[in-house]
Amino acid sequence: MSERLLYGYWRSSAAYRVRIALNLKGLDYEQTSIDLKKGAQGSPGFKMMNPQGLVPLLVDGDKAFNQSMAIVEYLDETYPDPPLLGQTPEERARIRAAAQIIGCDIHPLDNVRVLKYLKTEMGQDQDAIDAWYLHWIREGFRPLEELAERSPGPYLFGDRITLADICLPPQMYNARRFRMDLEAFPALVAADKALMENEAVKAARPEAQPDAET
Ligand SMILES: N[C@@H](CCC(=O)N[C@@H](CS)C(=O)NCC(=O)O)C(=O)O
Repeated sequence: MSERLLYGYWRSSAAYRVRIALNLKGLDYEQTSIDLKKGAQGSPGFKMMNPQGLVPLLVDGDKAFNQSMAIVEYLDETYPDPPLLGQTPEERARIRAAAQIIGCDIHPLDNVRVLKYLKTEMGQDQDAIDAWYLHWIREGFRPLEELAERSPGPYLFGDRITLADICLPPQMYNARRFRMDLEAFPALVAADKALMENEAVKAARPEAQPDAET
């Protein structure tokens, strides 16, 4: 039995980030599925562990961590090989800034609870909600595309997978799931393709998870 247990959900993009990091570090872990469709994130049992009622939650031995970016940085500091951040303060700031375009400026606006709120409290119909969803992805993808165009590739900061890259495939997955036209973002499509060719990244994809629905 592994000392690491990831509470997540196959389609959770924040849990997907943590799966990528664990796989890149070569760390074994088990998974417990928190069914977001059924509202299991709000169950008293899960909220005892994470009062925020969100996945992912990573238990590592006798410690538990929430917030995907904090988890990935915890893993990076605890298991430094391969490194996911830069060597200098400047590199680290740039990598974190790119990661946060997705983690702070796209993803939270498109989260399950936000979409639910738009529907129930704000009375929006599905077309309006879908337009909202895609709008915030486009807003974040524009500056990220510029960054990716300047990178020598194949990834967002050259030939090393960083925290910023870890955030990309989950967000691309969401974009494709909502049938977003990605024609305006060729450099992001190319970086995502290169990332998905990495076995550790590929193994983290939603369809490969034990709780994946067909
Ligand atoms: N900033 C948090 C976001 C976590 C988050 O929003 N998780 C989503 C799944 S991707 C969730 O649990 N949503 C449930 C809900 O909104 O009720 C992180 O990076 O871990």
